[in-house]
Amino acid sequence: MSKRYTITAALPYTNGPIHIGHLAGVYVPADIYSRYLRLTGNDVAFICGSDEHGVPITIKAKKEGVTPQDIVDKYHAIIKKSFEEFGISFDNYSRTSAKIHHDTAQEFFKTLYNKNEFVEEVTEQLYDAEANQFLADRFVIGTCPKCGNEEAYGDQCENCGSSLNATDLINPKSAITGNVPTLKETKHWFLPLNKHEDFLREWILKGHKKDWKPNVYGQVKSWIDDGLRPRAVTRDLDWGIPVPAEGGEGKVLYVWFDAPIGYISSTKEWAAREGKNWEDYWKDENTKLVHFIGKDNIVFHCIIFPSMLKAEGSYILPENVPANEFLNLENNKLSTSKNWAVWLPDYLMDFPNQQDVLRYALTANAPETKDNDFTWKDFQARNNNELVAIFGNFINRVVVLTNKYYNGIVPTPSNYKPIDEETLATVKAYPAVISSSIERYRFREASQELINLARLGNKYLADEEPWKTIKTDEERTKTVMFVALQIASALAVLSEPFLPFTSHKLKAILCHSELDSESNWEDISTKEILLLAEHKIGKGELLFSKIEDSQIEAQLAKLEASKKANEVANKVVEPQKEEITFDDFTKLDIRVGTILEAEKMPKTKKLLVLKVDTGIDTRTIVSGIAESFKPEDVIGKRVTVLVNLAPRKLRGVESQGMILMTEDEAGNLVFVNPDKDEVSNGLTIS
Ligand code: B3M
Ligand code: ZN
Repeated sequence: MSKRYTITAALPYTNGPIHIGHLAGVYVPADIYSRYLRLTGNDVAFICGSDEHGVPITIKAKKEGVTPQDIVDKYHAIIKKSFEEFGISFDNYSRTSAKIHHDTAQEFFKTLYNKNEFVEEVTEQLYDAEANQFLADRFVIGTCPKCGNEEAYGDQCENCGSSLNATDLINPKSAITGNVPTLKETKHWFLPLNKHEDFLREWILKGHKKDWKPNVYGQVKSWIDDGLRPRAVTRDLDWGIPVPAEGGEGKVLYVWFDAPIGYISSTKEWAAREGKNWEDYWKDENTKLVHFIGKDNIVFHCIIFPSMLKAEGSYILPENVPANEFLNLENNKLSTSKNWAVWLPDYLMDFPNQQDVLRYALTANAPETKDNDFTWKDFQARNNNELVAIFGNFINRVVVLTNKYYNGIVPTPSNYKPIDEETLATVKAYPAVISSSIERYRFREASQELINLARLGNKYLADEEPWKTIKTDEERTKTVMFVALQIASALAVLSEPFLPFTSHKLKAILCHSELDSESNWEDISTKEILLLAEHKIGKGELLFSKIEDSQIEAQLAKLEASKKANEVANKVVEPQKEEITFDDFTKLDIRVGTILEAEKMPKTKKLLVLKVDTGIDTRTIVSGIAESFKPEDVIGKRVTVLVNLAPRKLRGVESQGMILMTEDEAGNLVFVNPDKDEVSNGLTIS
């Protein structure tokens, strides 16, 4: 039965382009879900827009010496364009600087204000006197009181996911000046989450939310069990939506108060344009509201926003919040500031017309139940071994043979064998199989079922060998090709949510639009035949092409370059140690020497046992350099040795001195030695 859905995808912050982590976590699954629901005849509003307020944008603007408006204008344009090119099928992509959003958010605030849903309180907040500014959210960094992460922000710890108040941080520091903040009084409006605790407990924990993903349900449960506290929804900042209340001058709405209301204002914008009633999508109990987000946004979508909607009183609540875990890149956390990412605009440039490859790689390896790793090798393998070798190969064979044998006309079958009937029956079962996975938000599983359908086609052709029977049995060949064409046609329809560009191409090759009635999702199961005999298909066109090693190497080299740039930028020079006297210095006896022998200390990872000619004697020195050097690499090396260090036993071997080492930019150990070979062993360093 057709239903109405409001599907939202987290509004991206407009302080940088979209990267693969955003795509895998939010936009690709939301798009698959929305496309699927449309294909199965539902009424869908797929809503998103740019999140243009919040401290990260102000910080970025300050850094670049431009206004926050410049930043959001720049990135809103980049993000919107790249989503379009990537085929994310939003019904509306708005922005929170739009007038309709400012009005909607202020209206929402006023309603809660008039209903006495806020607590107004003067409290002491962190203040940076030098910057002349209150410090909230990302303007303050300190130690998380829950997990000890030293880089937690004033509103959230990204390590443990806790939502925080700036004053909760231990050892807070201003992100603007680095100063230790002072406390200063200021008035704010708080949403008393504690007041909504019973409702949340009832709705989420006792309601039917057990079918929420375990990661989402678990996080929400632990927050509620910990006890909820009032949360400020206003800030002393100058970038944001002005607070529409007496005493609100110079204050703005907290970004996490206004951003989710962005879903509502974006729906309004769309409805006005399309002649629809936005309230049907937000206030009708029969509408299903689904929020696609990353795991760091769970508290905002499962606790704070629902409390706001409940307090307002006229809105529906989310049916589900299928949050994903994080995607890593080549074994490291994705990071905008470290440029450790694959940026969507770069991908679109480096891999033109290959949107579906990235969509597929991200779906097949989606971080649905745990953090996952994206590697370029896996991306290449998914393309070459699955899309090219299975899906593309099957379609290519069907289309080429149909053109070769029958001039592109679908042949008439006769005398089905059991294998033909079984194969057709299996094809008919696929829509239900894929639907069931999608409806349970298991997009990885769903994408693998799609590939299984192409596998079925390949196996059928390999077993029935029409290229052989064409010489011996024309009627049999026609039947086989007819069955294979039905599989191809099913693939054209069922691939649409996952591989929309491919689906479009394949439908064009099979001339779907010239059929009397174009098949939809359910038709695959219910129609007797998808491509009727005598229907003419078009010429072949490759759906996918092989990705070469050189392309992958180029991407890896890009990442390597970011890594290097970071290492140089982040090299911390240790502060100078306490002063010493000249006498202290002359106590150190440092000599030039040569390593004569070297072997690994048994059963250790780090230690090498060295025999060193110090010019005074040949002695044993145990050195912790085995992770950087093999024994054979260090024999003959010139070194400097602290020879009068008190001997020490390491694993039973007495070490009689210390080899001086330093590090290069990449953190590799390097010997400190004279820059001339002619310096003899035993000479002192002074
Ligand atoms: N902009 C946070 C984020 O990108 C935020 C989402 C808002 S959804 C209402 O992680
Ligand atoms: Zn923490």
